[in-house]
Amino acid sequence: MDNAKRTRFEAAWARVRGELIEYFTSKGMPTDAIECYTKNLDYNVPGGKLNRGVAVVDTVEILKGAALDDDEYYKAAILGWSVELLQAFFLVTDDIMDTTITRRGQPCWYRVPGVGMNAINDAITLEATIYYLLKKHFRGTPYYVDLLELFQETAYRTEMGQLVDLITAPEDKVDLSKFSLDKYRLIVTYKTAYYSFYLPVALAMHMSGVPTSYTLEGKTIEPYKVALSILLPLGEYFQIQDDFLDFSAPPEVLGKVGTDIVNNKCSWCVNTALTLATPEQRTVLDENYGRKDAAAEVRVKAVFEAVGLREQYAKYEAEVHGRLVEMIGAIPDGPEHGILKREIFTSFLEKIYKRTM
Ligand code: DMA
Ligand code: MG
Ligand code: MG
Ligand code: MG
Repeated sequence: MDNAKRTRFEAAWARVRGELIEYFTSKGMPTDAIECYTKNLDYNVPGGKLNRGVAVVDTVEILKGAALDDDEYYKAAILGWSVELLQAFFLVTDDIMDTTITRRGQPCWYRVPGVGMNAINDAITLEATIYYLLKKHFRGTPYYVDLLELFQETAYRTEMGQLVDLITAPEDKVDLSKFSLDKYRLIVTYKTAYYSFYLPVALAMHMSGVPTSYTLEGKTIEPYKVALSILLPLGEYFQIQDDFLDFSAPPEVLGKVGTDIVNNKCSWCVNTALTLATPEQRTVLDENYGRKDAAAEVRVKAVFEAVGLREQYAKYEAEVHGRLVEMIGAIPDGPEHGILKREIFTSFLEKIYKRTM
């Protein structure tokens, strides 16, 4: 993402942050509570890659077909920062459940001295903040209910995905025969794809007045369904990257230390390795995967290397990129204002293609 784009989006955060702290203060909260809330916001919301939030602004601009004025930009950015708030809410809880140590190059929030399990309430507060912003800025728009439903339904789906992710990775019972690529696809579609990919684009579509259906050259087009049909596979690709990087990326680049192997996660890596392993390699995986033991993790990683996981991943990435480009090329690209455009999806795809962090 270019710097100017990031800077403009971050400038909108400074304004949103000010509004949030002002509201919190206006409720008569004591000074130490205001300090904790401010720290929660500053630590958890702005420091990520911002792909999800910026995608809202980008999509609104693509749908308009012209640059946004300051008011339009700020409105779109509020929705973008609301997606980042949702993401912050999920990450704070995810790191507790995944017993992760670092995130974005710093200790996970629950590990910060003085925070601990108060992080649970902090996470819930981050989510509540979204609905405050939506009411304040969108209560009077015809698409207010669409925004509310979208956030609520998307969060619910993510929570369903997190549940399946967690129960497929029991701490005390490693059984690799329970994993499969079908199970994997279900988990990642729910835990990642809806909130990371469909949500930002669908929010922008609502804000831009895209209708649920329209007619193009005599054919009925349902643009939200078309968007979903591209964005869910795109989200699956993104989570496969996340899983591969959990295994392969240097922590100082990734900003987090991978925990999927010791946590017995049904990840793309183990699923792919299982399809390639010799009986001997399979035994090593059965005996070492999901163990809270650094030496066991090293043995699993050695099998991942031996089966050629890096080459498999490179092959997958080239193949999925081609497939997504083809799918995007097949969608109806209407010339009218406010109607679906291919660039929405290509811009999102190019943001993540070959990412290393
Ligand atoms: C990501 O799962 C899903 C959510 C809802 C945060 P993950 O545990 O693989 O994410 P990360 O690798 O960032 O901890
Ligand atoms: Mg995690
Ligand atoms: Mg997780
Ligand atoms: Mg991960």
